[in-house]
Amino acid sequence: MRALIVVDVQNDFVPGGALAVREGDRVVPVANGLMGRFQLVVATQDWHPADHGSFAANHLGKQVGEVIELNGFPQVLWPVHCVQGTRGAEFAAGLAVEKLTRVFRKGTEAGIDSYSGFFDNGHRRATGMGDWLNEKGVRDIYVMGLATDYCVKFTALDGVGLGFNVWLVEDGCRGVELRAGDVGRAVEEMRGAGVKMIRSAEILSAA
Ligand code: VGL
Ligand code: ZN
Repeated sequence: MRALIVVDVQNDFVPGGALAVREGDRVVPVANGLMGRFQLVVATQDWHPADHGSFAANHLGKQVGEVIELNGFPQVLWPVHCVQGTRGAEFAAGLAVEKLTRVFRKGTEAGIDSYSGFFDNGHRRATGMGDWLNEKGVRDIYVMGLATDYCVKFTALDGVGLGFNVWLVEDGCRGVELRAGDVGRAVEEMRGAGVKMIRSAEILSAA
């Protein structure tokens, strides 16, 4: 069994959003096109409380992009984004949400961030996605979405760590690129960990 995992395709990560990823909206048709090819389609949703520790606005005198220590872990500071119940946290316009089998929310604890769809950044608490996929008999996961250099990367790496065969749908991802080259480095890191690269056209053309 295989599953498509659509990471954080939410209003705040597409152009016009609070933490807009360049061309982030381009992944929507890729996701929609692939959904029909998978029996199981899972989405993750960044889902922060307003007092989340990853928001620069919650740290006096700190700027977006600075790195602080948050409860013992390095934390990049971001603009306020994906606050629970706000429009920015909703799935991006046009995403075929009716085709989602399950949604896993993450980043819900103020004191720790969660880039991966499987665990928080300290690997202390699981979202339940790993157990759920295992219960469904999933062995192969196809990861796509936003952003390549953060949530997509950590989801793919944790997937490998949990023993799944992980595929990155290259054209179904876009990155933040806080520093130039971050996306390329993220792809190489994933590849080095055993993540296999695939393009959506290859999935669509397979029998
Ligand atoms: C993400 C930064 C902060 C992501 C989420 O979805 O990649 N990046 N929160
Ligand atoms: Zn976030």
